[in-house]
Amino acid sequence: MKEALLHMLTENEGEFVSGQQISENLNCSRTAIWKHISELRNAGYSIEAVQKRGYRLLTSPDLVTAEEVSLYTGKGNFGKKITYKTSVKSTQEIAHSLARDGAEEGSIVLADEQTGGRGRLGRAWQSPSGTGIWMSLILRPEIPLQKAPQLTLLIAVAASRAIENVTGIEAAIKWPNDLLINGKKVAGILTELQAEADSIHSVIVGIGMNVNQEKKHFTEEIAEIATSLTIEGGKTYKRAEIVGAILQEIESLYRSYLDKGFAVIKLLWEARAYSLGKRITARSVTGSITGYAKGITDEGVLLLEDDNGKIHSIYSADIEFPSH
Ligand code: BT5
Repeated sequence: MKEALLHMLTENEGEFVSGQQISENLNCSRTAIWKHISELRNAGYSIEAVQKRGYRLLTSPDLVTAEEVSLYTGKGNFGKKITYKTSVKSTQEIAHSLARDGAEEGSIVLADEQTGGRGRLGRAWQSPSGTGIWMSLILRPEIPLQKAPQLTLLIAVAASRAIENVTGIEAAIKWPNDLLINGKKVAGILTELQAEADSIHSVIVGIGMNVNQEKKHFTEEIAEIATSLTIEGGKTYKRAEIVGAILQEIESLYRSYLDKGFAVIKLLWEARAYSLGKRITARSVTGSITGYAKGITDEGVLLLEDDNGKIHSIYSADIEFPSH
């Protein structure tokens, strides 16, 4: 109800919508409308109320609540089910539990703040309140287990396209899961599986994106390696709009991927790749190899040619750029 009311006001932003129109459309009493208007105001929406004319939305806050995000998810199915929390340890944890309970594909979990946001290999992901997009998406692809890494690449392409659509800023993809602007990390992707033997029950895709942070918001630890859309674009952005764009891009690439396979995604990925052709060091738990990044395979595996001309298949690693 509150969501429908917000939709009406947003569609007519800057214009008055009469109490009668609202109560007819939403089939509710004037008292109920008033209650929801008060709630929206408490959440930070500035709504003018004028006798005989009705209600007018003046400004809306930068929130990633279900009501706000649903304004931007378009006609697709992704983001139809939104779980929003003000503060959580990690949206991944909640999404895992929803997925185990049978949540449908396209369900998302969003939080304004994460107190224990995580990256790969147990690393921490800084997720201060009110600044970025901390989101987990549940997918249920019918693909063999070994193809799951392709999804990380698909998500990276989708997130990069979403950034470009909304802000005009180009974000390059650093294999496998980073988005970079001017060489600094603006977003990271964490792909986790619920699977057994060779079958995938669900894929929980975590996306962390720095949106409205200023330099001072980053701790010393990441100040030199991290950036945000605001730092790069010189203005603030509506996080909900970017969430909507990410979901629409993911859904359209995902449908194409399930239909036609990885080839198209691979081309789109290569066009945005930051590391291809560059000299890199791939560091993993088993050691590190330095050489030239030659490309990715149809499986999404990175090919690295070492100084003896030997090609290595890199399944999972951190990529660094050596200075020599
Ligand atoms: C990632 O890991 O880049 C995956 C990050 C996924 C975060 C999302 S947020 C929603 C969902 N819920 C979660 O709990 N997680 C997901 P990795 O490649 O391991 O990179 C981690 C490294 O990035 C850290 O060790 C820091 O060096 C750096 N880092 C931490 N926070 C950062 C931030 N906000 N911006 C840029 N870099 C950051």
